[in-house]
Amino acid sequence: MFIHRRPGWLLPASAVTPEALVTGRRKLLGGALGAAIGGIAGGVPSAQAQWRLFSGPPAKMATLAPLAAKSNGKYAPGRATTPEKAATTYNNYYEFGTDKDVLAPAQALPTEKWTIKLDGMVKTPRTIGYDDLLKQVSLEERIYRHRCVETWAMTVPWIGFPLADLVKLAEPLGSAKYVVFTTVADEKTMPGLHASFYPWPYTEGVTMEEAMNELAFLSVGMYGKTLPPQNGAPIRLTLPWKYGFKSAKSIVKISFTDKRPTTFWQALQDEEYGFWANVNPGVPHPRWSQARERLLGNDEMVATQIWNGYGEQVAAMYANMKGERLFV
Ligand SMILES: Nc1nc2c(c(=O)[nH]1)N[C@H]1C(S)=C(S)[C@@H](COP(=O)(O)O)O[C@H]1N2
Ligand SMILES: [Mo]
Repeated sequence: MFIHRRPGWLLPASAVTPEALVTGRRKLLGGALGAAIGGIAGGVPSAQAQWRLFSGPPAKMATLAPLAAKSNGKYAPGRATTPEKAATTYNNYYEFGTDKDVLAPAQALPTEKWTIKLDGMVKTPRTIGYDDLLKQVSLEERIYRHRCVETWAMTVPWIGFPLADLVKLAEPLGSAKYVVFTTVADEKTMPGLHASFYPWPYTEGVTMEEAMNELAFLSVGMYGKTLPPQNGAPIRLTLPWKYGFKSAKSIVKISFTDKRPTTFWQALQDEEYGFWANVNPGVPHPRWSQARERLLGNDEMVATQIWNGYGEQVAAMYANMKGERLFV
């Protein structure tokens, strides 16, 4: 049933298509699903449609625990916090579907007894339990701006700890140059994984220098609670100066390597979603402008800032990188 090459029109319908296109595509997929049910080969049901076919509705919403952490006021966002409802109901999580309404299917994500594998170029490869990890870090709240490559944006009070603290715990070898993050790939609960033209599992990567940057953050909560599954429970990356797709969700593996990884979106469409993906209003996406962004909650349009406004913390890392495609 599933097409094994990437149909051009479906491509980064991705974390990346402007609303109108997505809506049009959904209509197309509805037709394809109808054809699929009728036994006519060639349709690609959207992941939502697959979810309806295979899983049924979620029994109940995942339980979120209250999470208290001191607020780090250093990174004042300069704009209003996005209403929690908006940030937790309009999501990109392709493993659960390509539309924004992944909330229902994502509730099935099993987050109990979560572990994270630390491997590759580290002193001792090992697997660490989520609870054990949380005992070894101190949580803080940071309000960060988030800019999706599709041009929507939000401002979220995340709770978590610096990625640098995790790197220190992992004890990487001096020869490690990149850190690679892998999202859980659970075929039982993630209908999107059946769309085999996507290069699952979802992986992302940063340089060691980026990983050690003060802004790089691992989030385990938002809005004073543990993360909802649709936002990447129980632990996700938060890299506020890069387009949102760099911030991988529901991480089960963190690997250290000396080779630049090919990430999920690069493997799918490198010309549109490169390795660096730093926010820059002056460098358009091949199919749309990046000059402005729409704020979730009130749909206000505001100007996008280079490095998403975090140049003071990150610009120096890229000062000598001539010839690198830093912004797409
Ligand atoms: N595993 C995984 N991580 C992911 C994605 C995804 O589809 N799968 N989408 C990315 C994109 S494109 C964005 S904009 C953010 C969205 O995070 P949010 O849903 O919490 O707003 O998650 C990123 N992390
Ligand atoms: Mo995104």
